[in-house]
Amino acid sequence: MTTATDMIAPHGGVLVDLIVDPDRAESLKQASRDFPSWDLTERQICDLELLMNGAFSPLTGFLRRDDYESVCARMRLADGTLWPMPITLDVSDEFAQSISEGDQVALRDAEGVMLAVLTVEDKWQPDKMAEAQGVFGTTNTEHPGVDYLMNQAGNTYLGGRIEGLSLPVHYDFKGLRLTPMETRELFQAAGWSRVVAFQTRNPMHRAHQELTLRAAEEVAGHLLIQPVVGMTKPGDVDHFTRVRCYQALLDNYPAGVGQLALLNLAMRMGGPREAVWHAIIRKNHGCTHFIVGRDHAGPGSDSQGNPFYGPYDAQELMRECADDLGVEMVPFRLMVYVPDKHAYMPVDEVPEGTETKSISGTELRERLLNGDDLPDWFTFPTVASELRRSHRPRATQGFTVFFTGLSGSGKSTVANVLRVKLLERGGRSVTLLDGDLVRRNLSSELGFSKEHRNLNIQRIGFVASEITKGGGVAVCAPIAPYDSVRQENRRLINEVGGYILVHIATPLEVCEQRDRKGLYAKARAGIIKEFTGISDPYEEPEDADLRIDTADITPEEAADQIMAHLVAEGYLTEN
Ligand code: PPS
Repeated sequence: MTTATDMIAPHGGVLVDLIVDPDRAESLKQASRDFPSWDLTERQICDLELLMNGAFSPLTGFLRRDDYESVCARMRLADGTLWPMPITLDVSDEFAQSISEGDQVALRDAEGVMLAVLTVEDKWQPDKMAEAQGVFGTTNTEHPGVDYLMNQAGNTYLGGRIEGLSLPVHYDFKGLRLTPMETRELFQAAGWSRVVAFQTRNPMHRAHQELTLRAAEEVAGHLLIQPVVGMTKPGDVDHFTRVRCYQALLDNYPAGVGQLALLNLAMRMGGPREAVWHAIIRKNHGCTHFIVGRDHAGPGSDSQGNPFYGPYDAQELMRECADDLGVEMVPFRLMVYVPDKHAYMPVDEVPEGTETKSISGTELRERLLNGDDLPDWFTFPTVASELRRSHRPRATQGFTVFFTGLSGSGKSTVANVLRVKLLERGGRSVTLLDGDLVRRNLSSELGFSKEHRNLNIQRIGFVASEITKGGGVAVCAPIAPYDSVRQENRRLINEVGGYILVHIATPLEVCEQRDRKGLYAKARAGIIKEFTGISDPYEEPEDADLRIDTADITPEEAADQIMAHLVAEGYLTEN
């Protein structure tokens, strides 16, 4: 049904339910044989789920053009209803060409299951710069929301109503994935008339517990702790770990004060506008109040160190929207620990000159990497131990040593010595992905064009990241002449462990003089085409962690330099 159903619930107003009745579902399934299919992206699946279950009420589908333009420009739907975030279905140009207004499109998940049918009412090419500026206040692609918009989202948007067949199935933490209908029912059954919601994408510690308890006390109500488990900021702690942390933390709350529920939201890190969006979503879940702290849903700073949003911009916008929101803000300042009082306090309530303590996200990550203590004043021991379970200290983490350099520079020889030295120490499996070896086994069909070389390096990066994730060591030794794909690998592998780029910077003349395989002679004679350094480019890395010229040192000396670096960085312990 695409009509709005007015729930009998204490709060939240009209709740949209886009799941159709079984008869309509059956007839759509039959008809869908003739529908074009769109395979939803990860973000679109999150959006569709929250559209279908009413978390995005009053929306009844992906925005049409008039609503989209109005939302971007003035934070309202075309009819004037407050709505801060464009919920759009972006598609590729190729797919868009096959679609006309009035068509029905089967929206499918990664396994091909049809989750919903979209009736296309509008198709247009958005002005992405205007969208970025209007929604995020910047067109800088260092902002993750802008980066997604500019570099990942398709160039055509389809708008129209949704008929839902089934919500995406989740196999993890099933009992905690409550729809807006379910939270409303839960509040009603428990007799909770005032509920304050807390949004987070990070693990929660004592400061958060204090903040949420204060908020519940302030509103004389109960708590809905509703972390986001859809898409958050790249690099965040994975949601499996976080949910185990939340569960551990909840054991330390007074009984009956609150409820944990997970929200499959795809965040945009849109700061102030995102705060308003979060508040509306919580209203739809039946909450009466919403906590907005410091830098709510902020993406941090750009590369020049300038924050994208001011620390309390979100609170300001929430105040401006107060009349339209239907949910009340509970604003909070930063909570800090006051050792003298053995308690947490909002920073603006701490008397001047009093000693305070806090641990930043960066410091927490460092402590986890180094295996350092997480003090009791900062977090509960059960939460700390959950974090430790999934954050191995560097000394036991997997890592990749990625060599790059010209043919004949000594990559393979040094990589082999390094492999043996690592095995001599023991403790981790070591896999050598040498250039020739990979070309024989993984990339035998590839040649040496830029496209093929990059594909080869991507494959090596993928295998290395899997090895690294499993706690092993991958030693890779291809030429890898192009910078962008090397950087891609760094990003991929850094998410799961260590990445060390070693530039074997032996000069071309030396490599050519060595010419162990006789390839340089052939390249000079034009018998081998596209030969790196002779008739093909080599982009010197500017981000190498180590630069080693093997012209005047032995392979063992080169490997020892790398071993010393691994010790200095904490991947290996000193002997
Ligand atoms: S790349 O660019 O990273 O995909 O190259 P890689 O997989 O490391 O393969 C390089 C090895 O292939 C041999 N070979 C060539 N190298 C460079 N350019 C051309 N045109 C070429 N044709 C064959 C060469 O033996 C390389 O091995 P190394 O160990 O680097 O000498």
